[in-house]
Amino acid sequence: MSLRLILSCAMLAGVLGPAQTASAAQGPLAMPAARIPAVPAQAPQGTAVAPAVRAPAAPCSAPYRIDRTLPNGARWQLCWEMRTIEGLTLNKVVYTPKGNRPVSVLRSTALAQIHVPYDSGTPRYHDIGALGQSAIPLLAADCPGGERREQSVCVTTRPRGHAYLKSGYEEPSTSAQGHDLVVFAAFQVGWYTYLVEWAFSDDGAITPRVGATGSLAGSTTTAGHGWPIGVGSRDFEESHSHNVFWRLDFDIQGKAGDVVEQYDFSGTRTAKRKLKRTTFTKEAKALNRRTRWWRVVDRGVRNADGHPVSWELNNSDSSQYRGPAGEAFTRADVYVTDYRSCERLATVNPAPRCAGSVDRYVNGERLTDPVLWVNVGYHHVPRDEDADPMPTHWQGFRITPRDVTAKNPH
Ligand SMILES: [Cu+2]
Repeated sequence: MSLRLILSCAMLAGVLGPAQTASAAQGPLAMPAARIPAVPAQAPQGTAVAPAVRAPAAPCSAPYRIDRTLPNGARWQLCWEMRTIEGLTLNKVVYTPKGNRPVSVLRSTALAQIHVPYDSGTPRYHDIGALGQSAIPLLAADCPGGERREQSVCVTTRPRGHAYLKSGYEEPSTSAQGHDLVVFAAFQVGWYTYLVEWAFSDDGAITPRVGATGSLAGSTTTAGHGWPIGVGSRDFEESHSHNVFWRLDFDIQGKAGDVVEQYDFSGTRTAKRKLKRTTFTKEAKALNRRTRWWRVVDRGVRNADGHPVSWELNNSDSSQYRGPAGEAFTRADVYVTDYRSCERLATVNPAPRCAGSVDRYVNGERLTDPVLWVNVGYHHVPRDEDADPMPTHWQGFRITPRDVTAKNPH
């Protein structure tokens, strides 16, 4: 065991206290960490193109305020907080495309669960319940080119490759390099270290993702449920899924007028393809399809072409884990619910007067202020390279602007 893990154990034990550490112990190799066993558990008016509005008063104090103008002129403003239950939480996210007016995007977003069922059937962890208490103090090297806030949050800027490259016929080619504002924190949960990151791109895209690193849990199983790790074929490290849930409370220029639409394109083995739009008027569970995507649109907010401003959600990189009957929350890839403050986690929800899991938040209510829950699975089959430290494996999704500006605002 590395020194760092011993320190992490001590740190977590200190934070959680003896009662919780004792109940969380999962066997000789499990750490007394924050893992939870499986139990059924107004923005300013105006638009991106409207007459000038005064910049809103700063909604949070300096250490928690992020205001970054990227090299192409795009600006992101948001607030962060370290919540005890959800960990890193981002609030009041506002995007200003170069040369345009600010438009608010998200009222709040955070992780809503990391469900980790092992392939033999047990254990089945719910890793989020007290994530904020597991935040790891970051070293300067952990936050390259950036600034650390309150020790555990990194705010930095990162290149993202070509924003565009266009060859000219009679003129020289033009190209530009893009950048992301990146906000992240790291959390120690059992043997795993989770990197929880949001990238805000200079083209208006938002990429939430989770990286799992640290160490494998060390749980061994039979050949049918794992992969041989170490010399020979004696120890089979158990395969498992990381089913990560995010909660996204969209508020495009305030909560009024936000509508969720699902897009499909019919026409398999035919020359034609046809667009089909489904508007969700009530709370809904949705499944991934190859060409399916969703958007949150506010018809009261228009770009200079008169098109309603929206953000598009793509969730095409999920392994789509489907668990047994007792885990109905794994049976959909996107949930759309009406805002309710006590609906915070996708499973093991801590509020007693609220349902316990996201599948039960969907109960036929009319959508007036939609909240999206995105479920992205990754099936982790261990390999020799995972020992030790385990290379980061990433999973996430992307939200891209659709008709926020009338053309590329570069
Ligand atoms: Cu894993």
